[in-house]
Parts: sequence; structure tokens; C-alpha cells
Amino acid sequence: MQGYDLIGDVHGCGNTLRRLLELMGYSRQSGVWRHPAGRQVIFVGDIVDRGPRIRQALHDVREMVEAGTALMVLGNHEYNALAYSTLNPQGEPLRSHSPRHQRVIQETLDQFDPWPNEWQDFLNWFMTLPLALDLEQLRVVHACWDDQLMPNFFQNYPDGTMTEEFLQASAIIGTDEFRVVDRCTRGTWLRLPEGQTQKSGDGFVRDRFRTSFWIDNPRTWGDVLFQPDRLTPEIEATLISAEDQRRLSYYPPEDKPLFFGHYWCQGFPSVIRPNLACLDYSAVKYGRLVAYRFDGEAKLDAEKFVWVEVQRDEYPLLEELRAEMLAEHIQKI
Ligand SMILES: [Mn+2]
Repeated sequence: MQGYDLIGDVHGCGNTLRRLLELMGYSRQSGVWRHPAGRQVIFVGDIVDRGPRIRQALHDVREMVEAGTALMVLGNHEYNALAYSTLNPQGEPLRSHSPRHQRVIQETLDQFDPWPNEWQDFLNWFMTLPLALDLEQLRVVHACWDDQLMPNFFQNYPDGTMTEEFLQASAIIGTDEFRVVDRCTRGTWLRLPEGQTQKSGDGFVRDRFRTSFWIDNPRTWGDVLFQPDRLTPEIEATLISAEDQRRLSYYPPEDKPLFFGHYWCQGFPSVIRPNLACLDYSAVKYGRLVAYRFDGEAKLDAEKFVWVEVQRDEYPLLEELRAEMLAEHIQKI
């Protein structure tokens, strides 16, 4: 056991990712980032969308995975890209091309515009990545590990990856495949009262809120709320109904350490519970790109987080970025 370095949502912060790898002692040798002691990175997903260097980040991550210096699980953004780009038997995309969905993926599509074949190749590669990892000493998933769903899923899909049929079925609400993808990549959530919506910090209007999956006997919605935006005090005081209870999930304190991303945490990284750590600290919103350096401990320790702050250099002027891409493009031809 050489140790694992678990890295949170990158979202196209490609230079920041390189700074984090360097900070942890990784260096790039013949195109692949490696650790001298053979440590492995595990990415919790969401490499794509939002940030300025999606393509660079994807190349770095994929080269590591293919060389065996990293593992990765799918994030909701990679899953959404697959569903957006895959047609059902009726010839419609599994994820509709609505303005809202378009807005989420546009940055990725724009950055790959000069390299359409390459993007298709990355989509094919996403299909080879698992929805979750159940390793000897730890578990990894993008958003939520559900004890009710995962044993059955791994029994049917031992390597945790989707098949074409699974992907098709996962786009239909109510199927087992939908439930697994929804839990693993989006986590648990509850719907706001009929007709109510909330505008989140990222500018999207939502009719639901994200919930935690580790509170012992939660009583109110406020007890399980887990997202940067609070609800109104009245809504937070809503009692959890039996129906809500069915939609929530609980990860027991005696289970293996679980690492995940997804939740736009803010501030300095901390351990949620001795067997739970979220690694998403909003890198792409000028937050921190966070890693946890795991060495097999049964109790996670806040001292083992490392991070880099996302700096302005991750965001050059658009023209500079275009010039950079053009130069690289010319180099290739
Ligand atoms: Mn994310």
C-alpha cells in the first residue's frame, strides 16, 4: 500500500491541478504525472465544465489513469455529458438540449470546438470509468454512497462501470439504473414545497435542495441541508416526513472511510466524521482545490488535507486563452 491522494472537483482548473500535483511531490515524466513513491491519485469526478482549462485537465487525468498513476470515478458533469451526447432509440438525446443544460456544458463544448474527434474520444473514455470504487481500505463516489443500492449494483456490475444498456436505462426516471446514477453522482436531495424555487449562488434556479447523508435521526430540513445556500428559516424548520425519510440515505459511522466531492463546500477543509470527507471546496469559484493524503488510517485526520488556492492565473483574458489554444493547434498541424 503506497497511499492514495484523493482530489476534489477540478472543473477545468487545469493549472491549479498541476500546482496541486506538484505540491504533493508528483512530477510529469514523459507526459504522465507520477509520484516517486508510487502513490496513486483518485479523482472524485467533475473534471469538466465551468473552468478555463477543461481540455488540459482531461488530458492530464486520462494519461494518469491509463498509466496507472490515478483512478477516477464519474461525476454528475461527466455523466451529463454522456447523456447529452447519446441518443435513445427514438433518436432524442438522453439529456435534453434545453437552454439550462446547454449552459452547463457550453464551456466544455467551446473548448473542444477545434477538436471534435478528441471530445468524442473522451466521451468513449468516460464509459470506461466506474460510478464508485469500493477498495480494501476506502470507498470513493462523486456524491453519495447508498448502502441500500451499492451491494446489488456491484454484484451486477463488478467493475462499477456502465454498459450502453445501463446508460440508456439510467435516463428513465424510476429505473434501478436511474436510482444508482442519481445517488452516486447527484446525492440525496429534497424538493422544495410546491411552486417554490431558490436561486443558488451559481445563478441557477432550483426547485430542490441538496442533503447530507450522515446525520443521526435528523428532525428538520435544516438538519440535513448540505449546500452553500441556506433556505428561509421557515422552510428549514419543516419537519422531515416519512416520505422525505425514504428519499434520504444514511452512511453508518462504522463503514469504511468514504471520500466524495460535489457539494461546493467553502472555507478550509475539514473532516465531516472520522469516516467521511468531502473534497469539493469550490475550486472553480476561486475556492480551493483540495486533496486528502490517505495512508490507510481508519480515522480520517484533518491534518492530512492539502490544497492550493485558485489564483487569477487560472483565468487569463479570453483572448490570451484563445491565442494559447491557437498556438497549440498550429503546433499540432
Ligand atoms: Mn462538481
